[in-house]
Amino acid sequence: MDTSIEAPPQRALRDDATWPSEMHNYLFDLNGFVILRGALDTDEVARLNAAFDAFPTDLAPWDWWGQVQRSDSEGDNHKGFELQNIVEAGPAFEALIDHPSWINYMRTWTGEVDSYVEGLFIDECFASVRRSGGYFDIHSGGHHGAVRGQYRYLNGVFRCGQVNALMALTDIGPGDGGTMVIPGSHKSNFPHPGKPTGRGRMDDVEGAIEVHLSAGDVLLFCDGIAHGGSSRTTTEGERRVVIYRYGPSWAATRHGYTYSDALLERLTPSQREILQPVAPRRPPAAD
Ligand SMILES: O=C(O)CCC(=O)C(=O)O
Repeated sequence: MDTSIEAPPQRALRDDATWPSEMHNYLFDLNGFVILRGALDTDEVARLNAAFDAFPTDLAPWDWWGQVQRSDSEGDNHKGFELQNIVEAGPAFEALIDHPSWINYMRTWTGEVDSYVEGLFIDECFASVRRSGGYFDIHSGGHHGAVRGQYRYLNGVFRCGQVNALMALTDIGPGDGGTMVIPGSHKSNFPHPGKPTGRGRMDDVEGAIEVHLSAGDVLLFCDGIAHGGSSRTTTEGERRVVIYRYGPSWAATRHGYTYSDALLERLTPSQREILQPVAPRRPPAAD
């Protein structure tokens, strides 16, 4: 009797280099993150930095700037600020929605491949500026992780709840307040070392590594990995990143931001489909 069990079918990898290679899938599964070096070219980095330079300097927390709101997720821990719904801040940010360097990675890892709800959505997008003394507490991890951020690979397909693209606009080396991750912790069955005392600084957490990036590099990570941001000790300048969080087509924006009609109208069909995968269905307007 033949008792061999067939390996689950693996969706064919595409030849096109915009799709994750077998090695990318392997490393993402193993570690919970991959780094795409030079994913943004120098012009794109320059355009985004020019947009950062033009941010208003007098926005208080919770103030609005058009459709963009200052909302610092870590309170004053950043020593800088965060601007939420940043896709509404102009063309440089719109181009990131379906950027060819990573969009097919998102489709593969969190896009509900081969299901009736195949497709993507961006449920949070923000610009983050970290200055001297700023940091981001440790959070997430596989233990008691929300389905929203879960890591899952089953029967030949990925079913991650959320995958983040963290785009470096400045070089981020030692002391610059880089993102920290605990490799493999997206699958952890035990609380991460920061948990017993709640969230806390990540700098000295055992097993955590600091991710060093050059401007233009993009870190892709499953939100279920234990992660945070190290304390910035560099006194000069600031760390600039943009973070887009991708999830499945049926997701909802995390903080209730909506995408304006003006934005949706000027996007390409491919971009619009990501911000509005399911168009609202309403009865015809009364005359
Ligand atoms: O700012 C960072 O480097 C970390 C960001 C983070 O923890 C998050 O996006 O959830």
